Amino acid sequence: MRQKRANDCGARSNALWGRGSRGEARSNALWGRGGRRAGAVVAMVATVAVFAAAASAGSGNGNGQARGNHAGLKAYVEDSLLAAIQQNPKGTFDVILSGSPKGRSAGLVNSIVADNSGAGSDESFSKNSIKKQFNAIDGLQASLSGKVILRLAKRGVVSSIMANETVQKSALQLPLYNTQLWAWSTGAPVDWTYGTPKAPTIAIVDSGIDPAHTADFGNRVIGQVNVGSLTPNSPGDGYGHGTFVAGIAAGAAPGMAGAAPTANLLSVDVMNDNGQSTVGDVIKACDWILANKSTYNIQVANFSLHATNRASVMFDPLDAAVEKLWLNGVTVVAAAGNYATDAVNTPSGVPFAPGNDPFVITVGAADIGTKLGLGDDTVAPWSAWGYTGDGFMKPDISAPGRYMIGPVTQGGGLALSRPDKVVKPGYMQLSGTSFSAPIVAAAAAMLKAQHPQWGPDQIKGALMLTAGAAPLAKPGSLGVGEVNIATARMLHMSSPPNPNAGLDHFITSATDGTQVFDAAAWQSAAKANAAWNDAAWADAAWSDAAWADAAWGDAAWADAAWSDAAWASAAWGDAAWSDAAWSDAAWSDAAWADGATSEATGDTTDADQTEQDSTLADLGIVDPSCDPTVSICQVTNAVDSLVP
Ligand SMILES: [Ca+2]
Ligand SMILES: [Ca+2]
Repeated sequence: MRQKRANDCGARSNALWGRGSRGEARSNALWGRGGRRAGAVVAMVATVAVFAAAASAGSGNGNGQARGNHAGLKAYVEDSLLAAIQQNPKGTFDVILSGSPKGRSAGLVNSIVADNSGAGSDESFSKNSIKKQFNAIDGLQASLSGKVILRLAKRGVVSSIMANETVQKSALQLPLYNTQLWAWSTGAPVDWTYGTPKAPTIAIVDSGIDPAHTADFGNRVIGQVNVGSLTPNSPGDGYGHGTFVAGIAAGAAPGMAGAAPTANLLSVDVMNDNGQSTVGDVIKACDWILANKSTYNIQVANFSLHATNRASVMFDPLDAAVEKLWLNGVTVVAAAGNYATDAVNTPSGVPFAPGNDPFVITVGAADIGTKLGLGDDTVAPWSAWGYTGDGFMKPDISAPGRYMIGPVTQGGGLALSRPDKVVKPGYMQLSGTSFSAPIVAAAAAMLKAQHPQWGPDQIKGALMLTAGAAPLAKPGSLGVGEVNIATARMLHMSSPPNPNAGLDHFITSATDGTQVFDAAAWQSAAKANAAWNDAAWADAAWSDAAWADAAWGDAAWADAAWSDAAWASAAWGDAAWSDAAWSDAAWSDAAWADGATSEATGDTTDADQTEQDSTLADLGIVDPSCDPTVSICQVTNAVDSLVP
């Protein structure tokens, strides 16, 4: 069965053969599934080409290093393309050439032209052969002879050469689907095939999860615990917020697929039926997760909530609690908060726990506009961003968070308070960083499924490395950029760079032997040396990041943050952290009950059929059985399978 599937997927590369009558016949023979797929072929377009190049590079990600997947070639050349060229070297092939992940298309053209090793021969590259230059990637589409392609591959002036195949026209029916643009914008469809790996458990620290939503969660809610101290707190989810968060992370209802629909969920209820909680309750939730993570395989914890008192990481008990989870292997994802008033232009700062904690993954909300792609994206106007009280830049990353539709408790507090947002019984349209965070939590869970050896630092690094920058957004407002689940899952790297490397010097052992962050030692070092964190961004792998131009490392530790002035502020005096600041009453109605509740009227945007088809093609999803990010769907055998 494995072999059959691999061959089915391998058949996608046969688009090449569609150009000649001989190839046509062969192609049809290989499809093997009858009319549905006859002639239906998929573009191995830019994104896939880049990932494939990275995959072949293994640990060698530096520019100019050999990435060839065949002896004698320095570029990655798709197996089926190579086979076709070998059979017909003088034939013309429509291909996509990719250069450096951080380069520009113009630079690639210059490099190719500058390398005139084929000048005067039939291996010579002509600028006239260029059909398109891309902006989003360092790449171009060209019509080249097989000989020219081989020379380019041998010279190594390009990193990959892929066939530009026809985009699949017929709609591919995945077992799970969701037409909302957010899902397509984040690459979530890679998680909707039968081949999707089983994700570990995500703890949802929230208002509960409504067990009546069996279509969404099946039997994947493997536990519900109530650690909330405020009443009334109904069993399940008397409010609805946690159900929505869980649905975005891992829903699987028809037409309402979440980002990781194979994940198990564990509800840790801290919020009462009015959406209120206390700091103590949330810390208790951390305790519970720490004690039970092995029993339930909890690898990720989502906190779509925040405290309402400004906090320094040096004194904040909730920060200490989430750090404890992080340092014990649980990837913590926190919503940035919705309290910005003009986020498009002005940072709000991110002063509240747990989103102000430097270790955790803090998630902002992107407004993804109306089109697929990041070109019309910006930050949601209420999405918090900027420095924490301790000078850390937050959020780390963003995800869509506006006008999303998901499951809530029918008749729960949320539905009753905003009946105008109910789109059908049990489902609402809501906005907030609360709903961006679970997309990232889902991405983290899927990465953990694929890379069990990765810890939270590596998962955070992989998500940040592969995030896409939105050109219209102010640098930093979306963190390094928007999460992309597919890109992250196609990152073939044994150990992603660690964005928390600078903090690791200050991890020490507690009296019970567990690891803790010595925030006082960190503060002392940070005040003494503004460059203390250079190590975190020194990894060469960051230079390949899509957002590297934004110089996140610099922004995150801008001099201003470390100026004496930042530390002289009375706000950070010890007095500010008196017991009074921890009054439970101050914690109420978590993340969603602020800016996003007064959200401007707006409609959920769907990805249209063309956008869906092109995304599936870009992602290499050609079969409901095949997840292109795992080995079962990779073309390992295409050359052999093409030989008559
Ligand atoms: Ca509850
Ligand atoms: Ca967009």
